[in-house]
Amino acid sequence: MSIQDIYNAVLAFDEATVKAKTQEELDAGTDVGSILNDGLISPMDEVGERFSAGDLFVPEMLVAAQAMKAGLKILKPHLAEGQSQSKGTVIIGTVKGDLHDIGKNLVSMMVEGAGFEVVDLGVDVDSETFVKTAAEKNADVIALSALLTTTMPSMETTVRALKEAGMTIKAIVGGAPVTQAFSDQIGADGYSADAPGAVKLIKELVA
Ligand code: B1M
Repeated sequence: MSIQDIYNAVLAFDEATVKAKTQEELDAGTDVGSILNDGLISPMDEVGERFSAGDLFVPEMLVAAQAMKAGLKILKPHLAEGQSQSKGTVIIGTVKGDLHDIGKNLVSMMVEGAGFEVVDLGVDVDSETFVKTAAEKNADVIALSALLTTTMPSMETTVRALKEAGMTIKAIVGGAPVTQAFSDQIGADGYSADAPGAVKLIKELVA
């Protein structure tokens, strides 16, 4: 039994084994962060590389993603810190034109686990919906996710729309192609490369 078995099962699109091995590692007391990063997130990088090389296609990316999500579901309760009083409200979503949601869901889970109320708008979310929901919920932070270089401009549109609406809510950005330089360029309030970093950033912004 090892984390490598989970990694291999994601690459083999074997959802049942991902679930069983994730549970086995949890039961054995393996660090949750290691199961997440080395067992579930790392193989998705390999999936991406194989896709880029033309060795694997969209349907396979999708089933790998489903296998990974099955493992994430088992980890979810263990990612939570279990606080009861909300520390603030965070609106999260994948920006317009983009359907990738695994990383966004992970950020969502960890932010929720850190004690914030999270309103997850899903994928393909336009700037109007972000602005409207932020106003309705009197939110503290909006977290925008993008996985495609072609949808990164939607982040800028949303940050601009918030400013035009006169809202002082903090907007933060993340996702594989996003960088700190891009965040600075579009006038966002912060960038994080991963889910734990997003939690840290949100805590700092809300403090
Ligand atoms: Co797509 N896809 N995909 N895909 N896909 C990528 C992103 C790609 C890099 C693959 C590649 O070519 N190597 C490439 C993008 C190239 C680019 O623009 N730079 C790509 C492409 C091209 C496409 C399509 C265009 C393919 C096609 O149809 N020809 C298409 C686009 C559809 C659309 O969105 N309109 C497409 C479709 C799909 C699937 C539907 C098949 C599936 C998504 C399933 C789903 O999400 N439900 C899919 C997948 C699975 C991938 C890869 C393989 C894996 C993404 C993933 O889930 N990673 C991906 C390759 C890769 O990234 N290595 C690829 C695991 C996840 C945990 O990581 O999402 O990066 P990530 O999240 C991290 C951080 O980025 C960060 O925290 C997370 C965890 O720590 N983070 C945030 C994310 N959001 C954050 C928000 C924050 C903070 C941090 O807020 C502040």
